[in-house]
Amino acid sequence: MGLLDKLSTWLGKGRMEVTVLVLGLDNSGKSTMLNTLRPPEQRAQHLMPTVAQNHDSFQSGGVCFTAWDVSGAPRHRALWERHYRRAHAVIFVVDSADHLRLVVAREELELMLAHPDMCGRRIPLLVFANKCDAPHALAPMQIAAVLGLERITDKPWHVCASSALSGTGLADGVAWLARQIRDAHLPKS
Ligand SMILES: Nc1nc2c(ncn2[C@@H]2O[C@H](COP(=O)(O)OP(=O)(O)OP(=O)(O)O)[C@@H](O)[C@H]2O)c(=O)[nH]1
Ligand SMILES: [Mg+2]
Repeated sequence: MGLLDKLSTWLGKGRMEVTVLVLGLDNSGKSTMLNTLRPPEQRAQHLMPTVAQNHDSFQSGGVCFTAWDVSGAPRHRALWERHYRRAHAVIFVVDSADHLRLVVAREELELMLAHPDMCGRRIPLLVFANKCDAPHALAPMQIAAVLGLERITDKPWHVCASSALSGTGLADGVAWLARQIRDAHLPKS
């Protein structure tokens, strides 16, 4: 089978199923992001803070994502690690206008990356610098600097400005994730 045949099989008939963890502090916009990724007729009108965890699904670039949306409230953060082992990718959502809690977001990100079920695994990390529509929101490069993303060497990472409310930036970020996953699993010719 030639490369093009392999590619079309891979991108066409053989759709990939991927588990993505959606993490970040409470109020960062995780559930809003997943809601906006749904078809308009399936969107919830009102969202409440997540209790424990939910799952949802969306598709991009021939990849079918099952997303675990785990609450970022302090009492629920211990749940995050239960999902690490099965994750093929992580979306970390940051409220880029919540300057005071960026340091907490960094601590939680570092704890996640250092966990034995995560450390050394080459799974893609997409950071949404969310609420880019809010006054005083930091730019993605500033978020990358505050979070120390340049120190991550065991995973491909990407930071993307987003507004989960309007959908700005979501498709670009998720397309990057889909490309990373597809490229990592493309059959070698
Ligand atoms: N301005 C603005 N507000 C947003 C954006 N995304 C989410 N919000 C608001 O932020 C609040 C929290 O959003 P959620 O999606 O519930 O946050 P979460 O990260 O799921 O929070 P937990 O479930 O508690 O972990 C809601 O009032 C949203 O409307 C955004 O991009 N811009
Ligand atoms: Mg939520």
